[in-house]
Amino acid sequence: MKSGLYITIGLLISIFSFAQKGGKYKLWYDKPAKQWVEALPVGNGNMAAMVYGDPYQEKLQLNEGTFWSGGPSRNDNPDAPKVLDSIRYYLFHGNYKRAQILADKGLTAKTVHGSAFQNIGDFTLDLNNLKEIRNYYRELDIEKAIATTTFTSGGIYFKREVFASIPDHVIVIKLSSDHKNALNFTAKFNSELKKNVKAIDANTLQMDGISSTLDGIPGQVKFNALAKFITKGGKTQTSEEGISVSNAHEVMILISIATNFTDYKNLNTDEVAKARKYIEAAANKSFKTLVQNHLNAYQNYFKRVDLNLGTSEAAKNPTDVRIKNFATGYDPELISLYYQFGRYLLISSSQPGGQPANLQGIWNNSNKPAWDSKYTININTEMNYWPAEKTNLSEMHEPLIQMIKDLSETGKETAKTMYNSRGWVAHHNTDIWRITGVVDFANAGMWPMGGAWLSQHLWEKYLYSGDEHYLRTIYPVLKSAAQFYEDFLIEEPAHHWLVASPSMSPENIPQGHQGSALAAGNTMDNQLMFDLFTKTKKAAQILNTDSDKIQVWNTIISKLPPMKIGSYGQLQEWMEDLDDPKDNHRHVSHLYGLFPSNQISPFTTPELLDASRTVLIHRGDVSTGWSMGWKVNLWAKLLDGNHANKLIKDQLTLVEKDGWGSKGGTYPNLFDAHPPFQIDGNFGCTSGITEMLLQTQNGFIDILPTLPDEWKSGSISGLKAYGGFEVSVSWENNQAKEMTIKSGLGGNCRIRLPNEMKLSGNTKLKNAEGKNPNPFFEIPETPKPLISDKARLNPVEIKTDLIYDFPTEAGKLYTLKWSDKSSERQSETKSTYNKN
Ligand code: FUC
Repeated sequence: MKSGLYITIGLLISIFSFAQKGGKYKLWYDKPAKQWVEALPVGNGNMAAMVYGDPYQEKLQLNEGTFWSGGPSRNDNPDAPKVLDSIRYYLFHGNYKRAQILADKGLTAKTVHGSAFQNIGDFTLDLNNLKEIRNYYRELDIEKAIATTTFTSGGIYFKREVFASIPDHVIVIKLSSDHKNALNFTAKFNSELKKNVKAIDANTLQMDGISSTLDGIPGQVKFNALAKFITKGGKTQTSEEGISVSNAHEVMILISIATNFTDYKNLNTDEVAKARKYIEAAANKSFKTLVQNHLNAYQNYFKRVDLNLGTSEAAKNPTDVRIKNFATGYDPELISLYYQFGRYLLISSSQPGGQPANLQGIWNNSNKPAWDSKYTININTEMNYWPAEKTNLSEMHEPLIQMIKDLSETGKETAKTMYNSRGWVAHHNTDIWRITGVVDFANAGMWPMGGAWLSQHLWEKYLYSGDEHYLRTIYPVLKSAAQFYEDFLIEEPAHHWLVASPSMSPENIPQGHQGSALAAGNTMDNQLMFDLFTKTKKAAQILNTDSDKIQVWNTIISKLPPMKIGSYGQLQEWMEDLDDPKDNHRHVSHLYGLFPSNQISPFTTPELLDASRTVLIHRGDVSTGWSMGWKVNLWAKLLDGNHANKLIKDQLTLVEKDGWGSKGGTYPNLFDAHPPFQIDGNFGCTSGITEMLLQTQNGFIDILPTLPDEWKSGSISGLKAYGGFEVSVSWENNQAKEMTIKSGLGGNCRIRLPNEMKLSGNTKLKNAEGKNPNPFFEIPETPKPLISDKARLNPVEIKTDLIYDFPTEAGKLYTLKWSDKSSERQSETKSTYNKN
């Protein structure tokens, strides 16, 4: 980038034109990207690019979702049976350090700690003969999923458009200008890995290469990348360097990348044939057709949800400036942009048939990315999928469901080899080869609950769709996950509770634990066990199968440790009261029971809710990106929308520089900063904003449960709730005005309203009484918590007088409107809602 050529007069002209640019769902900038976290992401779930928008040297940094280091591999430690009993003994007798040392020897993987998601390389266009640049502008329109760069040079207007097409399997670049013969450039491929680049015909450039060796496993993933040039006017010329285009009027470049990856066991796909097939099919289509196909596919997902929180003058600024000013100014539209950007990222990184979004989704410019850009399943991978169902992107959940199915195969061997258990187990990490052993070191890796947490997604998906055929396909995976713990859980000596051991409360080390994170019977583990066994049981009952298992599962559920409230009034993180009120660790694992689970709720467990609030106050707000994203959800579940809104502000704090750092926030391109970039924070916050507007887990659909004072007026449409309901609602002056509920499956619709509303038509709202007859809203009752004598609690009473029922028919739309309480109240009596 020759920045010196951007002369002041150009900037003045451009400021004038910027004012008309931008828009509700656009990220836009007045400068090209200098660093990766300023470049703009596009992706189709298989291929992805980061677009820099530099006039002189355009760069697309490329990824392909299956391009990982190594090859099919496992990492079970065969010494596990020799050390397991001793580790358990040490943990029950207070020798945590020895347990950890022994776990590092006998449980942690010997050499294989997981592969790395790798970077294909760069595709660049050198345009060295451009003159000074004026009127520079670049944007990512997330309503269209198209990145556009425009500028003038020497009086000529230039435009570049880039998108990644889901249906046509190619990245499309179009270069155009308003003068004939104005396009001159040389295109190149480059990669830091071993590669070959050559022109395979007059219009096609090819790069092929192979992934890296890691942990002693030779790189075996081969890629083939093609760029095909379709020009109007001018000519192309091949050279050692690449392909040069001269004097063209318009150029369309198609990029196709394929690998030899078939599935986690097989690398037998012909990557050359695959890459060619897609590029040749796309080359027969016009740009117009490719754009139309792309928009049809993308917008079918994106347009299902729309969020309006109002706008302000601040929206006229470039996106990086808006992030910088966010905490001090009023810019509600940045929240709706950030919200939808999360949905954009999920559509672009997670498509049926592809890999699930990893720590960086599908965007990574390094061959040794942070944490290998793998799947960390003690929070991060699950968080990626929190928005999937509720923001009406159910199809995007599919790659995760497939990964869980794969893990249920690989994890069986780990369960048997390491723990002599049936069923399947996964620890805190996995990769494209679906490893299920213990990685890194015991203090992070020795967490055998990955299968239990991931399995919640299998069940959750069913609650939204009610699809019994789907339930039948995932039931064996659920049952096998439960089976592992039937064998793995052991009785602890003090109370004879059944506990997971060894385990930990992810990745936190309690005081008095001799620097060892290893512990038994941790709160999160118990909550996960409760969920896994109650949901597996429910699934068996729905499918009318395994009736002989019900008693076994009921017995396990009855022997799980209850949640405990410790001496500070906090929800205890561990079995003993070891919490430190000054601990601000990023993980808040014991609050899993509040969110994403529903074992703690304002309506059924007010003491536990209060104890959860105390935990969040102790932990503080500012933390890594994903931790703040989680806390938006948690404060929403505590029904404190103002605090959730404060967390959104913390998360939308500008982090200007790429790389490692201590404070989480948001990069100029709206990527979440752990730091470094980690995509879970984006997804977590999108989920959290949804939870502020609609909750579905407390036995009813909670409409606008906790609007922050600042969000005075607005609307959200197309959110999904359990039981196949689809909800849209608008509000004014913090009062719900109008709402539509589409019933997907029929059945009772139970809603909690923020203010009185009236149902249009003949059906009347009835005060809700007793248990919700709609089975998708059932909440299993958790055991009574144990409360320390020293704990002081201040449970807050929550309004339950506006909870109503009305019957619905599948496919019908129901409209509710604000009603004046005095004249239109449906019933004189107060609702007597209780969950039973
Ligand atoms: C877990 C977290 C870290 C990071 C890593 C990828 O280990 O504790 O903060 O997100 O995953």
